[in-house]
Amino acid sequence: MIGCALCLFVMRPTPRPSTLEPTVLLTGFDAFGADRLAPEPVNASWLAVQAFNGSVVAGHRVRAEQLPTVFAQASAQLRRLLDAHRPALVVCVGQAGGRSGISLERVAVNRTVAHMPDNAGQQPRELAVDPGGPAAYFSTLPVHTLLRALHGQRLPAELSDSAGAFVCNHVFYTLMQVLASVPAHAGARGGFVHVPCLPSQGSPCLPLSTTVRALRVILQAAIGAARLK
Ligand code: PCA
Repeated sequence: MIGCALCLFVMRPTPRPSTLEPTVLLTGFDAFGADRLAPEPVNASWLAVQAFNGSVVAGHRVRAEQLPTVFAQASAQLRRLLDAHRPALVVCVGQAGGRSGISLERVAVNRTVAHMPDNAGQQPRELAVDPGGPAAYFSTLPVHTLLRALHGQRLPAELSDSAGAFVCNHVFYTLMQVLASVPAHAGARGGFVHVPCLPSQGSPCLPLSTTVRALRVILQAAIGAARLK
């Protein structure tokens, strides 16, 4: 009898953290590449997502977390965050130098070709993110709805079919794989957004306040679309 009770206790899944509102997990990265060597290292994605930490958007509590720009560590940390917070919505955000608008990434590919070392000095080339995984995963964010919402607010945005093959794509692939395959996350939606650099980092760029406004529009439209489903 005692053995059975113990068994039930041990087999119980980790309970969802008890908060009043469902959770949105929003991640950004630390500074990488040349930005890391600047007097004030900066990553636009982290500055933008940080602005939301603890706030409530469309009835959801936002949890903003920083991921390291390191292949293995970033994905491992994302897995831990998903497990700990069981978010209803996950938007991972990264900085894309050379882009002038918000990029709604459509697809994560099972391929890594680092054009520079990550923050741990690793530069994997022609490796799979997961050798046993499918070739690609699509975002489960309603990207067309998000694009319309952004354009409706006159915010510069586009759909993108490449999140690159560096750490952002690696994290995006891991996110979509976990959401697709781990039963605890059934029903959760997620995807990846690239944001431009800040004016202090050079051109092309977008002011921080514009990027923050765009992320708010994305969260509101994604939550709104999920409610309509
Ligand atoms: N951008 C990089 C990694 C971290 C970031 O913010 C990328 O696009 O892969």
